[in-house]
Amino acid sequence: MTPAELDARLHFAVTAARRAGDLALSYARDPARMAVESKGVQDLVTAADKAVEAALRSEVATAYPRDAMLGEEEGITPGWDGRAPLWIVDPIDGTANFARRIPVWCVSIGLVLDGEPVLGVIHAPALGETHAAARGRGATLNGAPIRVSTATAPEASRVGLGFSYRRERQLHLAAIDRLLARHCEYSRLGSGALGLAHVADGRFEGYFEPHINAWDVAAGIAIVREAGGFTNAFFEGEGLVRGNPILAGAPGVRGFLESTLADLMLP
Ligand code: LIP
Repeated sequence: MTPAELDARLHFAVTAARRAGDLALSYARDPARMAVESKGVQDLVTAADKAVEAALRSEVATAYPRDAMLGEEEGITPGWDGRAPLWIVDPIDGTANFARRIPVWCVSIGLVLDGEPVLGVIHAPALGETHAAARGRGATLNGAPIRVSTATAPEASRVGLGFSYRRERQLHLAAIDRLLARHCEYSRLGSGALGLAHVADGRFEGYFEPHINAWDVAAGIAIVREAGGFTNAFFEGEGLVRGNPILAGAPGVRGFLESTLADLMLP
């Protein structure tokens, strides 16, 4: 993919994310349309999730018919050859917040090529924030360049944590205890994508979750890396289809994060 083709896809993704955000907001403003279903323990899906993903699939199919898509609600394009560009989409990340009218949610659109994220857009319409990045183009928040935190000390850091019942709760509790033991603050936003966006913009020094899905992190991994941060090799093994642990952060605290949390990243 040429730089010009990547730039065009980034512009497409930002525009599509904003349209998707407007569609999601239309549901949020009309509780009668907000049908909520349970997919598992504390794992929800709303009518908005489904409508937004369907709209994004249609836009990608029209603009880039040779590309494929993996979405949280409808899965992966049948017959994907593993080589065509793959859009990885979470139509609403932070669904539990969205369903409770808590404004901490976003539309997350990533693009993977040759097994690695090359583009990401995380659009949080209720917060008025759009994080975006493409390989070699840097990362931005609402169009302004962003960089990860320069912090080096745990006691001057804050780490985002995510939790689901896909892994034992003891891993989450251990992460909290170990961070607090080093006087490091933590936050749990309920959106892994926004947690990674905050690593990229310097509000968090790290993000950790014992298990998360590709659609939650594809965009955020691209944005963190372009903002000067590190991430684990999330897409190695079966990360694309079964998810993996995620650890991302600023370089100054990488040693602290990996020595404190790496043994909680069970396969
Ligand atoms: C959410 C993730 C979050 C995780 C939640 C949930 P969803 O995604 O972004 O990191 O902790 O359990 O999986 O379901 O809101 O799209």
